[in-house]
Amino acid sequence: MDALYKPRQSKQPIVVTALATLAGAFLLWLVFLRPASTPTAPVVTKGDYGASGTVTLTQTAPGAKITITGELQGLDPRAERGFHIHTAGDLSSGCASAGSHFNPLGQTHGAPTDASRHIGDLGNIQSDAQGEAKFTIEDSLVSLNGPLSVVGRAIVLHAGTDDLGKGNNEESLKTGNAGGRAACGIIGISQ
Ligand SMILES: [Cu+2]
Ligand SMILES: [Zn+2]
Repeated sequence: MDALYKPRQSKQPIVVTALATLAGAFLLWLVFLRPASTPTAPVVTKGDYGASGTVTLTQTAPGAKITITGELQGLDPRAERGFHIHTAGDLSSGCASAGSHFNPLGQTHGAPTDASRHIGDLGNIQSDAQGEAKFTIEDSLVSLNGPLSVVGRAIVLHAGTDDLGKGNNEESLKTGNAGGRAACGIIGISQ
């Protein structure tokens, strides 16, 4: 279960990530969807503690590579933190109710560059000394269109580092042992 906090995942002060987990905080601001011809505005989910930020998913045409950009604050400094799309756009019990990694093709967990991966596997986000992260990810599997669209699902930022399926244990092939869920938000359509 990647809802469990695993302190050994974190090189940062335990209290920070433990509080993030206990709070079940969902603090990631999301999400813009930007179809080719439509101007957009954010659909936002915001908690009241810890990490925050905005993630934007843009796909210019069905089947095109998606671009995922983000600006997050309040992460552990100089850390790699797991970043995934989870199945359920349900934050009724905080990030815990977002379910497991989006995996409609029944693959094992892996790195974004692996042949076998969950569609939702986006690897790790790197934070700087201030605990901020700015990133741009391009991906060929994640889509905003078609039967495997991620619209309505959740993005989750973890409290630990994703081992990308290389952890030599069963959980590594399910969750990457990425630890608790520090922040999350629902992928919505913006105008
Ligand atoms: Cu995850
Ligand atoms: Zn996964």
